[in-house]
Amino acid sequence: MSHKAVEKLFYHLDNRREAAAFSIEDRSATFGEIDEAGRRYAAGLRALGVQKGDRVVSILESSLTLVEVLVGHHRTGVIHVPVNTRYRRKEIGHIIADAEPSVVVVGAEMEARSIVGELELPESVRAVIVVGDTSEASRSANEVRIEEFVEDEPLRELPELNDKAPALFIYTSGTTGPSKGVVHTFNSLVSGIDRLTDHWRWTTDDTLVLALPLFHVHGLCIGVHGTLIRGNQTEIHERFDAEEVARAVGAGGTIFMGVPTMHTRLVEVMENDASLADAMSKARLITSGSAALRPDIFERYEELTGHRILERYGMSETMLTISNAYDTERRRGSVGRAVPGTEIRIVDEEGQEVGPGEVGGVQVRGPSVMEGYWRLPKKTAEAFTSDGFFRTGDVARRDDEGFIYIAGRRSVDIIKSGGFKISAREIEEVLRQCEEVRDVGVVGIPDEEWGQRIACAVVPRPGVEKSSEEWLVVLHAVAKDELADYKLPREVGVYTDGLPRNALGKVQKHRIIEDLSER
Ligand code: MLC
Ligand code: AMP
Repeated sequence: MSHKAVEKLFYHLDNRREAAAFSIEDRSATFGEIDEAGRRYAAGLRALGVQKGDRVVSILESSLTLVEVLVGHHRTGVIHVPVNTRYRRKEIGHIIADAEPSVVVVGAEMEARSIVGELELPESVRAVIVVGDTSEASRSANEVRIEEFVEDEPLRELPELNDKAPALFIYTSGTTGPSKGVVHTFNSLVSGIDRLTDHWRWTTDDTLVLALPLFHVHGLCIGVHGTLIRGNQTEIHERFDAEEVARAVGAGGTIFMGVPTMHTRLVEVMENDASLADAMSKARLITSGSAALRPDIFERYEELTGHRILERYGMSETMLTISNAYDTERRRGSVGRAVPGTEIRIVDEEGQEVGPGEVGGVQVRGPSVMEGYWRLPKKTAEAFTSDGFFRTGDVARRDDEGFIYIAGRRSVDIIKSGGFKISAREIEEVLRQCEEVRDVGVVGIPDEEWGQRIACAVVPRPGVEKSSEEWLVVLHAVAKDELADYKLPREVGVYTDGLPRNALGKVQKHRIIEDLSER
């Protein structure tokens, strides 16, 4: 039984207990304090009968409590299932039904709390733990305040944990069907993040300015798990604000990681205020990922701050597998080369590796790749080649020296907006519920700020006449309680004669993208 990954994850919690770890606004905690709070929460789970391998769904805004809950789960081998705080009824309902958690942890003032309250919860759910202010009168029967849930005595006797045990599920969208739970073991989680952060020369001397949301690989795994593994300090920002981030970097932050939308906004504020550019220039490392960085932003950043942003590529299923190194050349537009320990190949339709300059599908093999999709053996098998490479669905090319350039995705039905992954099909399914709609086609159209923004082609039912603006209002009304706000269409095109289709009847989404991009 191997424990190496587990030991690495807990090293600073066990051995550097006095060292400063996480802070948010005027609150801060050492590794020891985080661990004690995590163990008091874990003792509460134990008292409730929650066991190693059980799932706990966590719907929390960025906070120290979120980190403590995470540590409580990892210490006891309970599987942490983070949920995007922007999710609404359809998304939250699916994850809770699919993960069959023992517990749901939710913020007191979040919309998610009332959504959870209205859902028919699976029998597995023993309690809903509420974090934040809530009066007794407003609490439902199965809700308990976290202050009452945690035990006074931190859990001292911890279960033995195996590196191969599942530690984390990340729900992610695919081209078809509802979102799938990506199962990461302690080993895939820790090896992926350890190698990447080591590649970036991340040490205990660093201070990370963390303004990413803490429920996806980028913010949670690189940000929070990276901090646990490397033992640095992390300043959590509850939400991203470009000026505040720049000031935090100027005040001693050494690392900032962002999605491209954040870097675009940072350029905007730096253009207007030279002191903010000066502040950002003090960073040791600035990285970008989760979506393609605009070349002009890369260049303008360098002019303003002297920094060539370090780009890297990853995915919920694989963690971070391609990255520029800290000490070597960074090429504009390239995500770098395989992270040490990872194999990357770029293949044609037949699975044969293509030569430099040629575009092909990206496949990944290595210790950070997921165990599989939760309870979906068929989908898991389809995702891997016979020799164990994961098919990412992204396309890319390599240059003569092995630098990789991501060219996009194979499927138009997977959209990235603001760094969030979105399934076109999921939105279509919801919009089709509108009685006035005969058909819909959802696409992502290029957008300078968001990378892509959601647009929708609508075929009205006979007799329904509306302008694009009126359709926007109608479609928002249908979808706003079901889906996260960033999935709502921003543009609508009306296609009275039906969606454009090819001779085989397949919707030609590229034509819709062209039409709607021109508006
Ligand atoms: C919000 N708005 C959008 C939008 N999102 N408009 C178009 N497209 C979108 N995607 C609108 C809102 O309706 C609102 O409009 C206004 O913009 C401000 O909204 P907001 O929600 O307050 O925006 P903000 O909080 O500033 O969010 C921007 C952001 C956020 C960049 C901070 O998108 C974000 O946190 N992205 C990070 C996603 C992430 O972590 N991805 C990593 C996945 S892991 P109005 O009209 O009301 O003002 C992964 C693997 C890897 O991908 O490799 O990392
Ligand atoms: P997610 O499933 O949310 O983890 O998103 C993973 C997807 O984000 C990948 O499959 C890519 O399409 C995209 N992605 C991540 N990093 C980059 C990057 N640096 N450049 C372009 N696309 C990226």
